[in-house]
Amino acid sequence: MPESPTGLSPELDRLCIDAVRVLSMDAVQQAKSGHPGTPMALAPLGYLLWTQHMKHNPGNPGWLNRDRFVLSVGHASMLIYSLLHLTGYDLAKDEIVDFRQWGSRTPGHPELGHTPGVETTTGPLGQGVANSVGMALAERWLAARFNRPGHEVVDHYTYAVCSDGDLMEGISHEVAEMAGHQQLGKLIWIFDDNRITIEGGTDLSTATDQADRFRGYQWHVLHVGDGTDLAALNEALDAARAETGRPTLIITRTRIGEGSPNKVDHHSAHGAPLGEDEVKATKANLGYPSQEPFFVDPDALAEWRKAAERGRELEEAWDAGFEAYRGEHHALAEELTHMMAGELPGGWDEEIEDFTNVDKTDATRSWSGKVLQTVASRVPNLIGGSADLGSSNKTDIVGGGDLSVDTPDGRVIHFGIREHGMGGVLNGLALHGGIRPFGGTFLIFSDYMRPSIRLASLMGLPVTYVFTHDSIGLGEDGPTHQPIEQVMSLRAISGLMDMRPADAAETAVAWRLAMERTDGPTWLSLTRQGVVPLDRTRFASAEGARKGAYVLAEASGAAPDLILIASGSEVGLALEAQEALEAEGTPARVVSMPSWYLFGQQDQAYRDGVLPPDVRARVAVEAGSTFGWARWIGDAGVAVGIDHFGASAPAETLYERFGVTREEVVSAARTSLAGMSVRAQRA
Ligand SMILES: Cc1ncc(C[n+]2csc(CCOP(=O)(O)OP(=O)(O)O)c2C)c(N)n1
Ligand SMILES: [Mg+2]
Repeated sequence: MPESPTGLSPELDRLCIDAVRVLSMDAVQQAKSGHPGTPMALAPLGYLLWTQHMKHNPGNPGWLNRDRFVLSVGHASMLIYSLLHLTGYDLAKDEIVDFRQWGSRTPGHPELGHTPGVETTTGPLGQGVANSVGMALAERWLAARFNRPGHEVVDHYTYAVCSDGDLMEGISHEVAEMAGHQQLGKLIWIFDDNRITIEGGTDLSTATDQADRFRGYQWHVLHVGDGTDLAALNEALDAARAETGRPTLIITRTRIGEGSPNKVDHHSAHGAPLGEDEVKATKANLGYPSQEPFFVDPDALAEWRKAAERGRELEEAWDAGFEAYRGEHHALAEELTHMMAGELPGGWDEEIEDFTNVDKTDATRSWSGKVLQTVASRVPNLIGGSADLGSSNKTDIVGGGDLSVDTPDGRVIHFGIREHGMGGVLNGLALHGGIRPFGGTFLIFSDYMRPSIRLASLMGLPVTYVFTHDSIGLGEDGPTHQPIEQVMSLRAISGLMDMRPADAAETAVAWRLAMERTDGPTWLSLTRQGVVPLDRTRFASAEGARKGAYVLAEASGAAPDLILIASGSEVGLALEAQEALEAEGTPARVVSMPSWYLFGQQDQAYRDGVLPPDVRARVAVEAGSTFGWARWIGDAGVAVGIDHFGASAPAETLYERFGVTREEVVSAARTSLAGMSVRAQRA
């Protein structure tokens, strides 16, 4: 019998592996909810990978040069919780017992920030594998920028474990294609080929040969015929790491619910407790030494915990190397440290123009492109691109070079026509650390990447989205390309900062705010059409945008009867309407509201200052869905917007035909004022 790759006896290996199975099925049983079958099947892989192959330090989950591990198959969360606990991360047995309970560190699906050692939030299938591509890209970019001969300070692998569902989701196609094209040789996906999904066998819904598929993407594909065969798994992991020119897919054939006499290979093992009797029968079937819930054999635990010792040594060796690097390349070492800490370089914003004196009518996307160049010149780790719309989105960093196989330190990422993949990869770049990522597309296609935007918000990642062509103002491309509900629906995502700047000056502030943000994503809503610069000698400073909304133009006598609230390209319209209203004797205030998110964060006093509660006659104007404006205009307000699809015609015609005009705003103002006087008479 050949020796086990762990060097341990088959009995001890068995006890170690079964510890994962037992913790997983017991935790799910205790919680009366969860997914036992897949952790049970992947226990041998997890054991081998986390104790023998992966470079990680349970004592310091934040070690810069650790291998990244992504459990894309997030429902198998008990796999990662077992591995974290057993290898000695700060995750006590009690947390396993408290699986899925309020306040525990073991939520139903892995969540970034809740559990030490969890690298990303997973659960929506396909997102994790997308993150892993971003992480591998970040590793390669940082390695290219910082490594020097004899100093491989950034040098790690990225592993992702994925399931049938991950590979069925369209996003997996987008990112696997990107990874193949980018030749990400240090990316390794392990596909849990159990041929089971929730409804039954995969033959219900797929006939794809995944090996052929991934070979088509130019991946290196390996097979492990039996996912419990440690020697075969070991060989595959070695071969995967040895291949540095292509990403590797290891297809490992497993049996869901492995060890369970009655549920193995059955979809019932996927998402429900095995049941008390079956748990007992499984422990008996495994020959496990105890029926006691959550029992881990002390000898097995001791073996697992050697991972902590090994990890400490690995990091210490790296630390020594990094000190030598610091000695020889002080500035680089400092820069890498700052970048990994998410800090911006000193003076990063010194050259950003405030654009207060511009007199040119131009699109906010163009102003955004200009600010981007200035920021990029001072922030070397600002990297990103577009889903094939770079010239429209103005997202190309001039002189930044393409991020490609031949120029891995390039700064312009050609994401291809893969919005969803882009969203997931941006998250991965941010999760890895060291990179300030941004990505662009037309606002309408933000819908294609919404699940990843939502996760960026949930995880609090500082990603910037550059969404241009943000209304019917894009004109002739017609209703398929004209966003209507997108602005409001993005505002509905918790923690996502919206920025719909009105002119050049607000665009500069918007970019500053996006860059300054460290705890969540920002999207910029930018026009295709020109907007007239607001005369900042007459109107308030664009610095007001920092508070989300501000009084741009005060009513005569500083005593408004009415407030006009607008964002982006419609602020100009509000100013025109104000003039007309003032001319007929109605004192009207104009509030520019580029960010609902930021305005919502201000204290009541500030908000009341901008929108005095006693001024209830209000009009909102925005070229999009009116849904939601009631929040700021109240029940006496009137919203001017568009609650139907757009049409193909020049922009001016569309504004005219759809009634987003000065006349409509004035008429809405009269309606709101009339409603107020009716109320006053009744009172
Ligand atoms: C985007 C998305 N759609 C649906 C689900 C619900 N869901 C969870 S697991 C799963 C499929 C399970 O099959 P597989 O991915 O092969 O995992 P296994 O049961 O083999 O572990 C589904 C549909 C999800 N988590 N994410
Ligand atoms: Mg499956």
